[in-house]
Amino acid sequence: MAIAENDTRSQSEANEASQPVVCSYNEWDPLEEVIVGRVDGGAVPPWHVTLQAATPQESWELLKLLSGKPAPDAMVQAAQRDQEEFVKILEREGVIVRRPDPVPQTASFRSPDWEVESGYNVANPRDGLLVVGEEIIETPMAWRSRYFEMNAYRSLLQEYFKAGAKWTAAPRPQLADSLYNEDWELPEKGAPLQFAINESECCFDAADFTRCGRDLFVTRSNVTNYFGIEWLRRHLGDEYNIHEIKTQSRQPMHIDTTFVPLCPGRALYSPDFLDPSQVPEVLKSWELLPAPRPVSTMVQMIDLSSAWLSMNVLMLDEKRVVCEATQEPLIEKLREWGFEPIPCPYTNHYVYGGAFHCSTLDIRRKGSLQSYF
Ligand code: ABU
Repeated sequence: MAIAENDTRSQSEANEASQPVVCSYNEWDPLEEVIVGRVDGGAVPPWHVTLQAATPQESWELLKLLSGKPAPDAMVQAAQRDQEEFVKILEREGVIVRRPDPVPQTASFRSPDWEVESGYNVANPRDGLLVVGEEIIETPMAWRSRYFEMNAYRSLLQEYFKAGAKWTAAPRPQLADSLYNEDWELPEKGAPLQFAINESECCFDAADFTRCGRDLFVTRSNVTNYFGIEWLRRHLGDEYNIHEIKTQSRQPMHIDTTFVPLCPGRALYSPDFLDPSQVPEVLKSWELLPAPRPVSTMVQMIDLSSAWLSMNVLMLDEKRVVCEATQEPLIEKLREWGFEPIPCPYTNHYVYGGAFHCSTLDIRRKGSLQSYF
């Protein structure tokens, strides 16, 4: 129910007043409205153990050197070109695209307990906001540099709230020194995982969850702990089940390079990060499709993510899937499997730590709450 007569309502909601403005239960119902992040105003993330634990070892020295510096202009412009093409594709496919406010992330800031050289960027709305049905949840992110990131989404969140959405913020973590395992080291291949955060505070990134109607899947990672998973489980209540998927990534941060649901009954997985015989029991009835090995794409000096960003695709419905234009083996496989790939150049965006799934937040998909298991 709207709270004021002159509320700004989003375009499509005005057209179709009976449809809730925020409504998305899974990763594949027809996409109607989406937030795409922004790459301008970003900073190289300040060096921290949570950054080290999630980024390729080859990038560590440069990340330390550039820690907290504004993102170089050439990098921003190249990423902007990719993003413009992505937005054009989404609009051509009939999706309403919304953008966060251009709030620079380059200033240093502090809490009573700590200080950071800068923020990060507002390129990846998938991390700080989780949409489950008609509710939009601000997540308790573990990176100190992301503490105020949601300010860039404030006007959108208020707009959605005024138009009827349920808006929640998970408990704000203190991000005290005691949360972090400063002695984190990259585990040997096959050795048990180590995490950069412990269980002392409630933390999660939305991108560690993926939604399949009444069932959500999650990875414990360097930014998501069991405390955070339990908070979400209790918050969502009995209507939803949360299942843990154990990633074998040695530097886990976000489920969407390990396990990516494509449509009812089918999901893509990274053969490096997931052993299909180890998935939760409910997934035994699903077809798990191994993503082909990524085509090497490093175009910038720094890399913030694993090569499996190749499978960080965005479903526009059960068939249409936006994927990175250079990932030809994946595009070919998706066609073979009966999907309709829409290639889009996006390698210049990778340096912002995400591809199509990370850099979007689906606000509304046409569908209802269902069980697929
Ligand atoms: N933000 C997604 C990156 C995940 C990865 O590096 O595998």
